[in-house]
Amino acid sequence: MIEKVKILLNEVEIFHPNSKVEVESFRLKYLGKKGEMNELFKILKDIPSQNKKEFGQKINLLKKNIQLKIDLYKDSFIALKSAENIDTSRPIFLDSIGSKHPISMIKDQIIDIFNRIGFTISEGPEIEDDWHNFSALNLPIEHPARDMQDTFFIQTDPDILLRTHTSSVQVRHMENNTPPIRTLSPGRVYRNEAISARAHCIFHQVEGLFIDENVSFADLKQCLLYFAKEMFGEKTKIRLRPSYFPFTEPSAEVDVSCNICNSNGCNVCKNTGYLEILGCGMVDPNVLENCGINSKKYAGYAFGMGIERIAMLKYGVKDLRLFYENDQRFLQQFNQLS
Ligand code: 2U9
Repeated sequence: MIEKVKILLNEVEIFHPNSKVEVESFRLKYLGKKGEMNELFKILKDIPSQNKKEFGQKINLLKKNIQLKIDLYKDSFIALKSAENIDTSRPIFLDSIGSKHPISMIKDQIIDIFNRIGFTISEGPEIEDDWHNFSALNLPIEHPARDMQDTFFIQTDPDILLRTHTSSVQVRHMENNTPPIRTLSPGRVYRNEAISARAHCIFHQVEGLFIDENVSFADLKQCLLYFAKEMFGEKTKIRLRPSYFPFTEPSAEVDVSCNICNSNGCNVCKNTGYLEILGCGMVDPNVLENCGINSKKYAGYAFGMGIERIAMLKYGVKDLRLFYENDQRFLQQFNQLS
């Protein structure tokens, strides 16, 4: 009998399966109900007592080796089985996992800067109605911005359109909230413009709105100076030029000092020493009233900027269209930045 166990030990040792099925037949052959081990344990009962110990040790060793073989191979075939389901057409290099688009990077930076002084995000629909995009914002019916030339209308309904600015989100926010309001609206906007290096029919904006008692133009200036320094560097100066927007009065356009030439004049700032970055103003009392806010009690400031414009200035991009082409050679240059 000892000889038989030795043969089985040798059989187990040289067993090298090629599949999960072979492992399973091996298991059944040795450990199954009618398998070799059960037969040996039956025989053990009838072995004379002087040989029992040696025989018992041998069959225990055999059982241990069988179990080790099974444990060794059962997992390797599970791995192989799942390998059969792997898509071998997938690229093998894991370093091309993509990265943030430069427009998203700038948007996130702007949000972060304003978050730090208490602005929270509000979002709204890209398909808007006339009230939220135009009428509530004091845009008179004859205003050129309402023109078919500038606005994408949905089918032939003059009431439904693609928003031309994210101010519409802030109108909705004012309708649904009471002051104090401190909100920032980033998002995609649409204008019916010919595509060029400086203009696109789709672009991105961030608009800010602050409404409370006793808000003044000085608060607006200080807020924008803080933003300019955070975005373009501590030495940055701002300059406000009077302007006109239907929704703000007074209104201004804001320039930052050109940090390429230290305001000495270069071709980027067209020798002016300054670069235009945004528009702003005190919210027109008509707009406050249109949105259910008492303009005798509350005042507010608002500002708006194009994200593409900020990204072009910050990264020295000369052609706006590069942001939409998804050319890897262009996008990869932003991987190291954040
Ligand atoms: C409400 C009231 C007023 C937002 C403002 C501007 C000035 C502005 C432009 C910058 C470049 C748009 O992307 S751009 O073409 N924006 O100049 N935006 S004040 O004023 C508001 C917003 C919401 C309720």
